[in-house]
Amino acid sequence: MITIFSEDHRLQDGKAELIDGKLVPCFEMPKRAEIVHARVKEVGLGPIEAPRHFGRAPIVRVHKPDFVAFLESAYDEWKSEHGDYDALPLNWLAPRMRRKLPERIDGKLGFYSFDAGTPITAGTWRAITSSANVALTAQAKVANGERAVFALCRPPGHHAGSDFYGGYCFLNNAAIAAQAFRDGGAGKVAVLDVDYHHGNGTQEIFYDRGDVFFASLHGHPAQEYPYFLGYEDERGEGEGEGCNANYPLRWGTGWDEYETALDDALATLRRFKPDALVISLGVDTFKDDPISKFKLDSPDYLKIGRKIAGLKLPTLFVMEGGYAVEEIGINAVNVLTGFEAG
Ligand code: 6XA
Ligand code: ZN
Repeated sequence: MITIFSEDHRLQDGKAELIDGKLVPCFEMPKRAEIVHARVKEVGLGPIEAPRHFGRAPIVRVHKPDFVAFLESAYDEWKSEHGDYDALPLNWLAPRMRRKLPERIDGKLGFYSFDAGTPITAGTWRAITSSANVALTAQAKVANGERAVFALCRPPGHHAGSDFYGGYCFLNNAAIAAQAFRDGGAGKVAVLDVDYHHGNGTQEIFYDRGDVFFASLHGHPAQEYPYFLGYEDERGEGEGEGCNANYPLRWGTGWDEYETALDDALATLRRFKPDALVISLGVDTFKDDPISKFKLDSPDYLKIGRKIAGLKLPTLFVMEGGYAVEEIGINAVNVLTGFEAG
């Protein structure tokens, strides 16, 4: 399996995030991608290639242009007002307040974000556009006949919506790639999100569409970030009615319960008859993940890969979360080798 990877991911190297009432070093760190990259090499998964450049057009197919322009200029605006250090938001809209774009950067950060865990740094724009290019380069290879390609994206993307960022995500790499499949002629596309956290951004982007099915297995929103989306009764709307499937799972979920949900999600996707499959590949479902509460073990990821292969679809794997840094390479690449064996 080919891997697409860019060193530019290192340009996203935030100092701190606000979590549990404390400013702590970012869990979403460059070392994550380095360890996955090293594991891809160690197991000899296949060639590792650099991304091509696709420009802004495929990004604004799923993100609003004003949001993308904000991401591009946010750090410079922050720096000229506050200084050369990471930008974090501090204020958000409550219900019944006015959604009107403020002039100052502090207001804009709150307007376009939903948490204080996602610093915008000096290198964020280059890192996130490279990450999107990684996904698009991998997508193009799958569209051109590769059975499966691994987009080793960093920063991740699945929390980013059409006009908001958060959860360490700025541009939704999986959604950008899913849309690229459609624009390249695929009639229907499925996105399966196996990250521990609900892919609220991907769900939001495709919620009213009948051509992209979104299925997600994740920590129950009653207990877990991002809290305000990801319930089972969110089934899509309008033309997208019936094209969204959420599997919220409680803290402590281990392989047996996970497998039941995964089998159901895969059966649902099979009935949709997609032409291509995008996997939002997070491995923060791991038992030792520092911010998550599922109990999957390293061999379980081989089984996940094997089950995904059973769909027999052209498949794009897009890296999302996973913070047990020592094991992230083993776990992520286990999904890929499990797929290849399947
Ligand atoms: C709260 C937790 C952010 C979760 C990020 C993640 N700061 N998403 O892994 O998949
Ligand atoms: Zn996650």
